[in-house]
Amino acid sequence: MTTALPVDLYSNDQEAPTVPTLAAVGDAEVSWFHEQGYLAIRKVFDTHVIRESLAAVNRLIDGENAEFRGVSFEPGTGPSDDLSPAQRRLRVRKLMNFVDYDECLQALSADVALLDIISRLMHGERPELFQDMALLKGPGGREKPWHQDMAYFNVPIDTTVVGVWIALDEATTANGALHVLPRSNHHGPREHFKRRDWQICDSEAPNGNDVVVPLPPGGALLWHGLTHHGSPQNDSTAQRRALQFHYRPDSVQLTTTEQRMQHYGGEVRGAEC
Ligand SMILES: O=C(O)CCC(=O)C(=O)O
Repeated sequence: MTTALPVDLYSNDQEAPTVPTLAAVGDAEVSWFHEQGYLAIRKVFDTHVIRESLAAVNRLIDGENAEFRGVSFEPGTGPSDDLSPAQRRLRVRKLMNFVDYDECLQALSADVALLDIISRLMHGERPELFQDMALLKGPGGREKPWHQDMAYFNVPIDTTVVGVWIALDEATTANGALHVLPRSNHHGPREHFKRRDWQICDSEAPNGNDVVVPLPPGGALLWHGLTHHGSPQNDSTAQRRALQFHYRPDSVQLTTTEQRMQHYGGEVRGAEC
């Protein structure tokens, strides 16, 4: 599973400042989000909610709901019949579109206090959940290269899309916590290329100007859809599991993939990487 990178793209271990709780998010923190492109909160959900969420993720992985088909594995490590359930869980990379299959995870995505903060980040607009994922990195789990989430979504480029990443395990520098490039939400759309993933060219990586966002279980990172972010390979023996929800203002008029590619499609724009 280990992939050697040409250079260390996540070398900076300077930690992002955090806010203690959702209740501590006031106007200054909303302004911080818009200036810096992210907001890290140490406690959003209680331990028992996180424990229930992990159990729900495991039930979905174990196939307890036969209708749920959203499990994908680390590339090159598909499931095999001789794996125990615990070994199989360690190979899962992603769950997608699960909120309609589990009440506990659905409730998390619709948490009133969280939605209230997101609405404030969206200048009072009503947030609409439009993507839900669980992102699981077992030991050796691969990197997610630097990217902007807006490069994946068909919305106008001035839309305030908010990503919410909720730690289910402690996220550390060693096990693949997220890195963000502060203020990169002001850089506009960057060309993305199909390399190790749909990503910003490695030559544009932050070069030590990024910050890492370690979080305890139940902590969350919120970021703007234009903020550059990525996560290194999990070089530890611990799992790093997280939920990720994306919200857009419910008033938004969707665009097309062709329109999105005019901004983000490196190959479409004839750019080099
Ligand atoms: O969970 C991770 O490591 C990265 C997730 C991410 O940035 C994404 O899916 O957009």
